[in-house]
Amino acid sequence: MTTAVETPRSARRDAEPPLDIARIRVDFPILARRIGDRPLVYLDSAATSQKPLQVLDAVDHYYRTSNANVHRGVHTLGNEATDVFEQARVRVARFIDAPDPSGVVFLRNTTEALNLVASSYAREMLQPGDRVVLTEMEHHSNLVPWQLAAERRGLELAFIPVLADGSLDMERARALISGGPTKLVSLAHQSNVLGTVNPVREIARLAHDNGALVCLDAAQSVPHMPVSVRDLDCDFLAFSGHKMVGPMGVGVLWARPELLERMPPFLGGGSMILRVELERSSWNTVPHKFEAGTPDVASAAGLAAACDYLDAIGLDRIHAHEQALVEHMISMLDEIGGITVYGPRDLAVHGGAVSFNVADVHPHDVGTIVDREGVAVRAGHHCCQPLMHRLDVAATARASVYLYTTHDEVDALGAALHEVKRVFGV
Ligand code: C6P
Repeated sequence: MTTAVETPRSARRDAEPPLDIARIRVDFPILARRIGDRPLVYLDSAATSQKPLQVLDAVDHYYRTSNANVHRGVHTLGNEATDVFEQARVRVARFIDAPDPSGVVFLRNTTEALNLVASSYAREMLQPGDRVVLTEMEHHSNLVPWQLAAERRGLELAFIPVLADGSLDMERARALISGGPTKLVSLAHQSNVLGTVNPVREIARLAHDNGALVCLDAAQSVPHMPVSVRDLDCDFLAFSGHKMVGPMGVGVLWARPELLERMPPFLGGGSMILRVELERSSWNTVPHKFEAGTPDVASAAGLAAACDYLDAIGLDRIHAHEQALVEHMISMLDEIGGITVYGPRDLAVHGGAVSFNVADVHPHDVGTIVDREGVAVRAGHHCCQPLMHRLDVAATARASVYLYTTHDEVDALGAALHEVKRVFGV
């Protein structure tokens, strides 16, 4: 089995050498693909990342050697599978600097994790009239679950506006969070459309000073920068394995264990119970109370391998690499001309996703033409329809980078966009 050598997060240095991208790319077999007669240029990692051999091997190894159901068997394979699953929990806790693995709940993805909070916490534990503060840049996964909770529980939803530079209106945030009935603030750590990295530490401080909790949608941050739940001082954190070089099918909700203790179960069934009678049941300890049914053990094993892989390279180096690529990409888009770029110009608060439009060409047409050149970008509303409304567009094209993306690939996007302009005469 191929394994990455692990570097403890605490051992990372401040001034990191640049990544050896050529070496990293060898680990990702799919990057050798061709699209027609062109090499694949994968600029859609914000939708899902590609997977290294180390992760593929971990999944394969689990199925070949230890596959069994967990928390049930007295037999050797059952115990091994349980060990793999629980060790993955410990590994993920370490990855996000969580003090206690019992705060790590394995779910399918970020969407399910946020639904759990909106359902078990907000819908059951907040009172009618309580306010939940969100932002205008939320992904539908951090919006629709709160709408459902608000409808069923009589909660008030309030929204921090997005300013023209792609940042949050912090003055309005302070007004909404301080005083009044705000009980929870739930927001994206990094926007999947604008690339904005939000000041979540400051927002957590504001919320806590006012007796409210903070839930972070970390789908676009945990894969791309060091994230410490202790340092951010959040109460809930949701992310997906598939965006962080891990497999699809596994995601994480981290929550303060004392909150999980107080929250009612999300789904009912096997594994989440202690004792069941015909009329009533009692619940298992946390986090098992929130893990009903057979979990995706192989994907959890793959996620642990993904944590090893990313930590061995260093999340701060990955973040620095992405910022260099984004700087290059934005100046290239500006130079091409006729392209509107959305999101912050301040690289200090910019992650690895860049949204843009080419004159009045529909983003789907942009996506189709650049695909002919081998370049994969995403086009559409990116599950952020209210943000599209705020930007006054129906859709955008979006290029997103990761640890395996090269400067040449950004240049390939530029060449493909020249082709778009040629075809549409803009
Ligand atoms: N964004 C994108 O292309 P799931 O699908 O549950 O793994 O992740 C949902 C999600 C939640 N929050 C944010 C900020 C996200 O970016 C995503 C997924 C993908 O932008 C697919 S829509």
